[in-house]
Amino acid sequence: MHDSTILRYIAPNGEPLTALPVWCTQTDWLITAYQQMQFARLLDQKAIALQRTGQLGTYASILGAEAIDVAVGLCMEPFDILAPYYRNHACQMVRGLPASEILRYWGGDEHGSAAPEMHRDFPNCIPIASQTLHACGAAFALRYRQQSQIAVAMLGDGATSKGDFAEALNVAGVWKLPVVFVINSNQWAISVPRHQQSAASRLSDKGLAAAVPGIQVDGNDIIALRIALDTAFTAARNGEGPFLLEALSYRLSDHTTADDASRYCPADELKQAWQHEPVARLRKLLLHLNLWDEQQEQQLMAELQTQLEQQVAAYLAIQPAPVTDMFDHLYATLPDQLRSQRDWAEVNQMTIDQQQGDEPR
Ligand SMILES: Cc1ncc(C[n+]2csc(CCOP(=O)(O)OP(=O)(O)O)c2C)c(N)n1
Ligand SMILES: [Mg+2]
Repeated sequence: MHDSTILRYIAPNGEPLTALPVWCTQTDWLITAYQQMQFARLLDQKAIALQRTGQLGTYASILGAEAIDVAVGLCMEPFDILAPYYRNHACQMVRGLPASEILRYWGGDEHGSAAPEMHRDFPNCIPIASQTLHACGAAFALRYRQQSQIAVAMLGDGATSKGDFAEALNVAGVWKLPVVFVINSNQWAISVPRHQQSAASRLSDKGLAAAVPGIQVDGNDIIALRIALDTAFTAARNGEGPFLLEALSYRLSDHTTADDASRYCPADELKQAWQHEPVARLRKLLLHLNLWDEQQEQQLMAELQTQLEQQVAAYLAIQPAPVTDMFDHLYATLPDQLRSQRDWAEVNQMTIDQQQGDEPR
């Protein structure tokens, strides 16, 4: 993390490493980013608590990646197209998706992936790296229709090993598509560490063979992220083609609530990573720049807590979907063998609900 070719503006202790862009002090962009990052962290803690008490399904924490998501969300235009993977709730919230819908999705209800606030964004992609190809398709359509928007695909470091990603880079390069790929390079793919994932020292170099320019950015540094994203998004919007951004971070959580990272993640490495985490770093910078004080901090946290409680209440008030929904929304015309299963499920709905009892919603 101390390579001088990595774009970085803020030291881990919050001090600027170089002259900062004027927008840092002359706009409230940094404070907006800080509020969004803090909200993402609060939601994260709450989601895990809900899961642990049987009120949410398996959940993928965003701890440590707040700056990446918030920067992408704030730098995108509303009608650009986001192709997210399963760890992008903070980005989705910045783009207008209510936290209640995010909880709804992780509660097992796919309607949370189809909220009107998502505009043209794709639902969360679970099959690793396939969203990078979806983004290329969307980018092609945007250009074909002569629309000025861009597509943004988010992915993990592990996802860069997939064939889909190589194919996406290739087609994006050949067709000079208005698409930007953002890697959350969090050093883990479940229990596979980064050094076993790829022998490439920089995943941002993976675009070289496809003529897709790339850059490594400190993913815990919101200023570096904005500068890199602004450059990439502007180029894509101006017809200069795709870009690959590798944001270096560290997954400070388990992979999901179904995982126990203490079984494979070295404790000293995790402890070290906490020294670099993005939320505290931005708070220290804001204090250093005299843009923030303790009273504002307390007021913000109280306001965000209230907002979160409202969102959680809205989620908990959503009626669980009937078990027949999984058949009704899968096919236009249900195949015969599934029709009999659907009929059985409908008759036995009560029994199924009782059996599920305290199961996650
Ligand atoms: C095509 C496919 N293969 C395997 C999986 C199982 N799987 C789920 S998450 C994951 C690791 C992904 O790691 P990374 O891309 O680094 O993202 P991170 O979870 O670290 O953010 C794998 C292999 C999957 N979802 N899809
Ligand atoms: Mg990863």
